[in-house]
Amino acid sequence: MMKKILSKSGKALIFVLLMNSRFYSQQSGLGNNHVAINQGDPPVEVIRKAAHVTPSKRQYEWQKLEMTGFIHFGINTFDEVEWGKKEIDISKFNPKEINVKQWVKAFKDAGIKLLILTAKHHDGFCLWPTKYTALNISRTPFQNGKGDIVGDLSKACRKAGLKFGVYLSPWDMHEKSFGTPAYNRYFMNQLTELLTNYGEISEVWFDGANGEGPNGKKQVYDWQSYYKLIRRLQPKAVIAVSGPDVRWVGTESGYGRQTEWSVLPGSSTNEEEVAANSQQKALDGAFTPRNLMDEDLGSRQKIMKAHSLVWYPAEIDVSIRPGWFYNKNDDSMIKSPYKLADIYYNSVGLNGVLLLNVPPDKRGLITEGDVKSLQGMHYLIGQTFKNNLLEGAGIKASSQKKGFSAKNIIDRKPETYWTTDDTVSTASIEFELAAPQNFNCAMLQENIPEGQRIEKFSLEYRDGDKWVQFAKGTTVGYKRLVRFPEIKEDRIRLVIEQSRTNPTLSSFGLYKAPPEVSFMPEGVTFKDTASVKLLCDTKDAGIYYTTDGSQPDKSSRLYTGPIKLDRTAVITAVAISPEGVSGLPVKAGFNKAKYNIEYKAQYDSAYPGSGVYTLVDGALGTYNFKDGKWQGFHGTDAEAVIDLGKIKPIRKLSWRFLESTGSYIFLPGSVEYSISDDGKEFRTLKAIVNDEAGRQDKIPFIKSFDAFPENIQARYIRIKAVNIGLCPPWHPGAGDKAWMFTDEVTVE
Ligand code: FUL
Repeated sequence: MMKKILSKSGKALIFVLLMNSRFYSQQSGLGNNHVAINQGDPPVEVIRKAAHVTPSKRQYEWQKLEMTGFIHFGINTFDEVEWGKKEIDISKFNPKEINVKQWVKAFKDAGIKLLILTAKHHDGFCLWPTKYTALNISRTPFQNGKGDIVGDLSKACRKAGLKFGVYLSPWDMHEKSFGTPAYNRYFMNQLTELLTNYGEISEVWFDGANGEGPNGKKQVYDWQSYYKLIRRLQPKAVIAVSGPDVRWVGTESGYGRQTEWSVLPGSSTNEEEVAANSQQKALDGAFTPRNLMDEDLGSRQKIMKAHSLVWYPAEIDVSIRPGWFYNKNDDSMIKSPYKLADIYYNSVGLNGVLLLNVPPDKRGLITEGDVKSLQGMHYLIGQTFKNNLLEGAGIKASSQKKGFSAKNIIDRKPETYWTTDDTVSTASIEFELAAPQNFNCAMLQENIPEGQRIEKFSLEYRDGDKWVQFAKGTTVGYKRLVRFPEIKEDRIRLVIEQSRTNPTLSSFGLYKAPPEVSFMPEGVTFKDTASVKLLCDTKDAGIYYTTDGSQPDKSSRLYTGPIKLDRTAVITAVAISPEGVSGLPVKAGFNKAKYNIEYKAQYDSAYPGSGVYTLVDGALGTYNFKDGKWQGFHGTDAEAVIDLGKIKPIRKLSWRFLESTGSYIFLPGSVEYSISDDGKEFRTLKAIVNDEAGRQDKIPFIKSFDAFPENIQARYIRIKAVNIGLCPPWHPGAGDKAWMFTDEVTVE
């Protein structure tokens, strides 16, 4: 149920596809991004056609950016919500310290090449002084109504050499005309302002979420006209998500598919259009809803059933924080540099373009924590891909077409490439290094202006007289990154095991990523003592650590064996490779439980907090229920017995709970404390009934239920919290199981 709320977007349902490409021709090169499949085409012909679909010029330029940035900013930032409220008060909008240059610098320093701003989110509030609604920045106290954030950011981007794009939400909760044909005109007027007043626009992002407008009506969007307008005003811009050029990958996790095809079946089942297209007549567009969340979108099996094939590449959007908009409660949950690098490997490295959201705060600045994570990610990626260990290696291909030597793949020139004769679809390339090298990552790139072709590849090293496989993959596309445990070798072979036609490669490389430390176990709560191992993915790296929260360096303690802890500690560790390349510090908290605790009613495994000692580990949660500190009970009560170890005087008992009704989390209906000297016979000390249980409140709230006993001592305390059971009638999830979240019990 919680999922329903969390995966709120309507993207999956509203996918549309426009097929307006140039006609298909035999010859390769950019722009053949659509082909019709004729009824009588035999399978070999379908596969041959698929292998020759190529990106349009604008799609190719976009793909080469690799990393793009998203900025969610607006009235939601001030209301601390993800989606606009029914009533909005735009006089709250006043980011007094705004500095768009700081935003641009943060993204640029991270290697990001294009920024997309939420010019208007679903609430309808516009970050530019539009003529068409009063719900805009000129009617706020911000810069005395003279502000224009679209203008300022577009200029700052251009100055810094970054491209600029706009997010204009088709869904508009507050525009009166929403749900009528007049809204299409309103929307196009706004698009026209954005596409004519702010210089070159490189991406227009249309979200799929489509809720109700102020009159309870839904809109029938005139997509065709929107697209035509964009093509006319900004012909270089790609239209993303609910648009023909760029497809949503299907999740907001930052992780793409292991097999990611950019060539997909077209959506038209209209025979007339297909016939028209096979006569090489350009299509204006054909739309059908489709599910882009499927695991397999473009396999041979899928394309065999297609009426047409289109180049429709994946964009992978994810936020550096749990939410898209800034919320101070998420400050402790900024994705770490290693996590962001992992996302890079699994987005850009899986034939996608990464769209990374970093939201400015109420001041109008990106926080230091976000900036540090971006810098760390940039360091990890830059350091890894600095040296291709294959440069200078001897190279021999099983086959190569005249003029397309295998040497082209290590020449750092993306425009030169290797391929085989047209009839060959498997091949291998051997490399011989001057000396064995350590590496744990490989990069492959197809020359996509010729199409996407490779279906299966593997990597091998030479061991005596045989080849041993150490990595493998399926699709490559624009870029494929593969990671594997570090090896040290000097003879390597890349085998293309299956391809739709002659494979092409514009680059291939082997790399070594900076070392990364991990903990075993990873940040737990323990009872008496704990033993923590530090592991590193780089052989013979030195691991240095501290236990007091300070940053470790070469002068810190060198790790030689398991660290014994008998008190609460934070371990911060960094590894330095034998070549002197430093990783980044990582940390984990180890909390000593204050008491023993035994559960009588178990928490839900989806939200275990830090495990059995969550309630007595001293670690408090934030307003974000996913921060790892909260323990969840789904429709059930919570009950446990705390053992203080010996009989002690008790002056105060306190138990903390979270309310976050948007996520189906409610405060308990009642809380009860009982005490015992022997753990068998309990007597009730206090029962607190929560009069406000199930109340209608949307803002996350934390409440403690306290008892102040007088002249009481005991060894055992039984705690019981009663779940309200079902979501109350006013709630969208009325009748579904309610969650109850708790993080700590304190005994004083
Ligand atoms: C979603 C929207 O509903 C979110 O608020 C956010 O803008 C995200 C990028 O797309 O569908």
